[in-house]
Amino acid sequence: MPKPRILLLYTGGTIGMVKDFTSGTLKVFNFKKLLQNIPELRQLDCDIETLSFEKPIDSSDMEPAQWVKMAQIINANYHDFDGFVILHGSDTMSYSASALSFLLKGLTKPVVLTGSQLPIGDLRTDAKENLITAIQIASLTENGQPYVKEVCLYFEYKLYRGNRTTKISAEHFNAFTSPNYPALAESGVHLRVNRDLLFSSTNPEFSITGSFDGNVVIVKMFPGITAAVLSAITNIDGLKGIVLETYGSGNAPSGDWFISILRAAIARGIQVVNVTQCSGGRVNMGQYETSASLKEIGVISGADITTEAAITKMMYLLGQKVAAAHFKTLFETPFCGELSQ
Ligand code: ASN
Repeated sequence: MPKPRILLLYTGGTIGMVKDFTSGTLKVFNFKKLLQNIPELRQLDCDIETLSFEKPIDSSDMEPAQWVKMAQIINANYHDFDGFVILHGSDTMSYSASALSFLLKGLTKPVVLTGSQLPIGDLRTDAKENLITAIQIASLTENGQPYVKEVCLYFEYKLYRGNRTTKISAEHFNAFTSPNYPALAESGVHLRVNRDLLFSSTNPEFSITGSFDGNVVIVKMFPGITAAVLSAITNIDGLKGIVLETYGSGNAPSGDWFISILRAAIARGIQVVNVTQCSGGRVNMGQYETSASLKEIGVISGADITTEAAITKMMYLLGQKVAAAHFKTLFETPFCGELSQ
């Protein structure tokens, strides 16, 4: 049986950074050079090819154009490799994982995003374990077929569905969580994959489709938000979508001013999606009086989706120019396990 072939794509992030000792800041470095100094990679039972963004970036500089670039690289190499590992800064990794999950239709191979909190050259680095196990996961096969067939995120001993994750710590190695969907796999003495949780696409053919529309905004509710603020945001020139981060199970202020500003925005064709600002749980519009009117005016339920997946799905659907009448149904339908109805 030939060894699995893995494409390792470095986009940037702390994992490949080195400290500039004069300024004390972390800067991106030539990752290929760094990899040559990791002999452990040669012990892995797979063939690894590496590729790097021409100009690796801190993931805070990540933009939709780079999501499309990553998808195009996967597409161009899809038939030559069994799995893909993307090294990415942790700051916006959940956004990229979500965006990729929507872009890569009919995926039948693993795409594992990983990175680290400390650079790979650091003595106490978390990068080696993350990188090595991510590659092992991307190499898993059963009867010659890839085992994992979705966009995942591996960090600190856990494999998650990428579009279910959120970054929760700038300090701990355990930087991510998946509040509404269990880990797909756990790495301990053994690598245990929970087969029942894995996603399998019903799309018969792999393709990459879509672009992203950036005319969107996330509005987080807070006690004291004023009509002037909400009105200014909803009247932004060209705005097409709002992800409303509400309280608890989807609740927002019940005052007339609040509902009428949103009603007017929806009447102007702006899509409004309700997600909870809680780190777990789901939106259930109508459970409380304070969310019933949101439902009445046509606010879309984000159910248990993360904010990261909600904003990228919104940008994706708007980029696809889906008919306004279909937007709600499409948003509320899971594409690749990003929400449960
Ligand atoms: N600022 C870095 C990034 O997201 C953080 C990291 O990778 N740990 O690119």
